[in-house]
Amino acid sequence: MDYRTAGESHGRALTALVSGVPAGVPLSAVDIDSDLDRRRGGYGRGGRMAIEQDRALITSGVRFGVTIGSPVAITIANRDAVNWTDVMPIAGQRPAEGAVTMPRPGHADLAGCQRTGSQDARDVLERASARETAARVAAGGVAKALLAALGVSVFSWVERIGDVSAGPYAAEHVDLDAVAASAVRCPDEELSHAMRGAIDLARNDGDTLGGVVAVAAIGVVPGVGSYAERPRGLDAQLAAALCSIPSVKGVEFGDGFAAAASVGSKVHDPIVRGADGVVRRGSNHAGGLEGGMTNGEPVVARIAVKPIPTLMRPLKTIDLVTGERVDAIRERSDVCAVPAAGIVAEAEVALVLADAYTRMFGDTCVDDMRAAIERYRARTVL
Ligand code: EPS
Repeated sequence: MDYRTAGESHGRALTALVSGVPAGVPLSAVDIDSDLDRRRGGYGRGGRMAIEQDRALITSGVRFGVTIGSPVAITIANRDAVNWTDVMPIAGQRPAEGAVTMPRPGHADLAGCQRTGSQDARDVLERASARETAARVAAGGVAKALLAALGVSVFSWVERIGDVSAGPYAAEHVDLDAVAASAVRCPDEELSHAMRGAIDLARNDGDTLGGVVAVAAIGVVPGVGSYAERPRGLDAQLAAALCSIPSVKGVEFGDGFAAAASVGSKVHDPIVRGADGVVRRGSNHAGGLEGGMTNGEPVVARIAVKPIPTLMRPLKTIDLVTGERVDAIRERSDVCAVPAAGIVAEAEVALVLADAYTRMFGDTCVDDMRAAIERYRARTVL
């Protein structure tokens, strides 16, 4: 399974195209819309999110609510596009005025213009905008639907915003109702309140905030990934996918960087037999990943999300055209998009897992995959 997206932030629409989707997966726009709503929400978002509604229009690959084995295409309209017709026309002459020439430190503006030769950072920033992640969440919805049919669920929560930190929580103990009830998607009510306070302070200072998101998958069989071809290792694939989310500057699995400061006897997870006779681990420091493969425990990753680069009190920059020292462009933006990053991380993890599952158990139809998984589970019981 693979996906592509297209679309500019203030263009007419975003498009997601998911290929390699097995037949027989129950899929409705409503399921995708609920993830789109979760991504659009979260305390710290800006004015744009009040304009958008983000509804998935499935245009291919599904009949009578079930995938038919053809590529699934999904479109999400940009409601704000009607306000940008002068700036984002597909045809016509580029006007002499109106170019964005003050690249923001931390954004794709400058390197993107250097790369493409453009002197208008809008050519770059429209695509580099995190708006694109709505299309990824739609693609991720297809992957989640397949995984749900195979007994795998993917979820996320927030463990840090700015200097307010919570957890770390073990995946199986996270209260998902509390996460859903929190405006910042943190399971702790009191710390959620403190995180909102930190966002308010940053907003009042014309500043922005980053944070840490945890993402987990449960119900995954052991052995998914590869020890033999390490670029196909699930950790390598997940790290690449999570790093592709705008603003992500770090990824760790399980204890991650903390494990580097510990000792082997405290970091590795003893292999034990549970009361039900099933072989499992006594702990999950590895984040469910060993040797490039899943080990049957929850897969747990954390991502470091940097603060948004669009600042209302901008940093200094150099004008692309005049070469003068100026303030970076100030555009309407979010103060903090860490809660939204969690939903995007769920989509990325789901897409990687769905791809790995189809490699391992086939990609023709979901019933054959289920049968293959049952056979595999029976074989892997010790
Ligand atoms: C973004 C700037 C803001 C954000 C946007 C990402 O949009 P606008 O320029 O229209 O105010 O709201 O995020 C989204 C639109 C979204 O759907 O997540 C940026 O420059 O990256």
